[in-house]
Amino acid sequence: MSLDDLKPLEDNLLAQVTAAEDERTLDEVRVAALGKKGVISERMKSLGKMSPDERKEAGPILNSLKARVADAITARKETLENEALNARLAEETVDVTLPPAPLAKGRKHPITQVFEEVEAIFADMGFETREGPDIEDDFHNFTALNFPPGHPAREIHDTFFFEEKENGERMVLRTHTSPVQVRTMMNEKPPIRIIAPGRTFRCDSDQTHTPMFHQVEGLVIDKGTHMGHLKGTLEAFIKAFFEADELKTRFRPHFFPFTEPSAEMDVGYERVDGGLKIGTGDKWMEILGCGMVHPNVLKNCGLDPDEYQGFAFGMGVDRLAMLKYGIPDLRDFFAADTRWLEHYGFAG
Ligand code: 2NM
Repeated sequence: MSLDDLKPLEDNLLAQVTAAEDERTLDEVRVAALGKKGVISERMKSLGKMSPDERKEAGPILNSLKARVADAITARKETLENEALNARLAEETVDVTLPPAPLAKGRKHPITQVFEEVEAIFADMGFETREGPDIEDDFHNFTALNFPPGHPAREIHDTFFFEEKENGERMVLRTHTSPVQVRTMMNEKPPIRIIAPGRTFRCDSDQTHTPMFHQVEGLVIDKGTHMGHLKGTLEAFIKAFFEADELKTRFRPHFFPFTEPSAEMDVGYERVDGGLKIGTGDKWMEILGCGMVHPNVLKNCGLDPDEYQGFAFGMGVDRLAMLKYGIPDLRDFFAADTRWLEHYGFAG
């Protein structure tokens, strides 16, 4: 056997190696040549049947053939792997100059916005903000506020009660933010000028009521405070809040256990191009409740009614937000729909 005898086989195998366009085809070529039953392996087996002299000549020839084919396969494999890697790198190139995907910006809920507006307006008039717990005891939510025993607001249908404690006391979800005023009167010295914004709870649910709602209440305590201060303060607030140049107001006598006298304040309004214009017009809209703090409340909170007087007020923030921003349905406030917030919410 000579090298020339094997030349056609070698050329054929090397051509197959070169022609292999992917690693799987190349491996098939490898198996066909060098695998257990491959052409080269078969030739190797024939060495056993040769005479020693023949074998001495044919052995190195076959070994060198095997080595050249194996080297060619290894080289081709490397080439194919490099090509595959380069193709992947080209395909997966990251364009670092592309602009980033925009970050979704959060929006303020209209109720948060109104809380902040109300706080800012009262801050300009010298009021500080006070907060208190959502879960209150009977004294701070009712007793101190001159709610007589058996008052309907204490009944099960209005108030969310917790289970009775061992000492018989029942905690409540506060039905108004007035307990914050009680705590302030008991802990601070007049003059007091505060507002108390926060969540409030009543067992009530229909088109115009949700069991959780939002209030801002306010309290002023000083020597010689009178109804004129109440009226001036609240008119200044409403004018600022609704951005009204003119403001028509009306005080209607009302009843609250914690104030005497008590009133509801209405503002004039009219419809202009399908919207509401607050301040002028011949219709009346109820905006808030108010009154002079009842002497019993002052006494319950450790103040002498002969020395100090005060006024207080309270309003529903949900309703204020609906009026100011033209939001038609109260229930949308709590539906947690981000598309709604995208429309009615406030930037930053
Ligand atoms: C209202 C209406 C009228 C009020 C009274 C008090 C306190 F603690 F001073 F007695 N706080 N808030 C009050 C008065 C609240 O909401 C409609």
